[in-house]
Amino acid sequence: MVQSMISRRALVAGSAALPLVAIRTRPASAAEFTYKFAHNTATTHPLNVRALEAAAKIKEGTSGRVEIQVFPNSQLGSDTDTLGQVRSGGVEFFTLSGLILSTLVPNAAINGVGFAFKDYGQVWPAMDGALGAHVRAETAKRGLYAMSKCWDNGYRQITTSTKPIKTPEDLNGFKIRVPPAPLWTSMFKAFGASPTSINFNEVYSALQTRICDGQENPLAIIDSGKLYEVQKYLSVTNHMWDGFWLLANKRAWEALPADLRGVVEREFDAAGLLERQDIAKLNASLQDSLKSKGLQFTDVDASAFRAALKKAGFYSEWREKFGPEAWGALEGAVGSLA
Ligand code: X2X
Repeated sequence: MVQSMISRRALVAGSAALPLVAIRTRPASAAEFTYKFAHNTATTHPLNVRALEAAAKIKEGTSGRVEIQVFPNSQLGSDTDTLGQVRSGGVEFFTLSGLILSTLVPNAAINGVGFAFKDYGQVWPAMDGALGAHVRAETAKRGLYAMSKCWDNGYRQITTSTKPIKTPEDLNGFKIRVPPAPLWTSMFKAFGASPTSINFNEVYSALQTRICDGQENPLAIIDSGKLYEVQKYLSVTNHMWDGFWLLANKRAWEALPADLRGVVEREFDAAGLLERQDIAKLNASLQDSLKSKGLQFTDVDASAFRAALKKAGFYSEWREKFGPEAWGALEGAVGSLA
């Protein structure tokens, strides 16, 4: 009797378990919207730290309805790859340099014009003002939504494994990695260098195996990406300021009810502002820290590098490409570049 009861229970439980397994298609979190956020920086970079904080606040602020999973280190693919995925909807959020975004939205490269921004006092009013508005509007035309606050990547510096770069002439024929974007290639060709386009997720190994003798990036990337392990010299050129647009797949963005969209953009923008402060602090502290990790620093006369670009026709070429609206917005923020 007892035996048959047990077996009947087991039978009932067993048969009930089957359909339960079959209908359990939603993830355990049971958020209404589970979105992926991909980026190329290391886990220790402020972009990743602030993105994770924003994701937690978004979950809280939407009572668990929106869950954002952050994938650092180009885990979901290279930048070029991920740009394709955020367009198709395979990834919902993605931070990308305006210059790489320019492979889809040509004028998004405008912030990368060499030596355009004297300092951050010129960068943020431009990116939060007319220049950024122009880029965001162009981006929207291509089916991507850009959050209103651009995150900081930083002022870029040249590192090498072979020799210190002191003058523009030192770049003659120099094998340098640049990110995959026409403005970068054009700029380093104007310096007389020999640039190769490589996505960031392959930069460490390209330097380690000497496919390239150098690269250029902000201090926070050089540090968090451990590029100091495979580079010996750093030249403080400040040749370009670069930022990350936080892009959303348009369909996924518009699928969020307006109140949730409001929470998401508010938290992302707040996190972006904090990330800007983090980078500013790192710029001050990382010089000593990178020196202690073995990088030898060289200060350069930036005006000589700028003159080399001008002589090569870099500014007139790009003024033409960007057109009067974008170029006018840039010069409105930084003064005449002619
Ligand atoms: O690819 C790079 O060098 C990086 C990390 O700076 C960008 O995202 C453009």
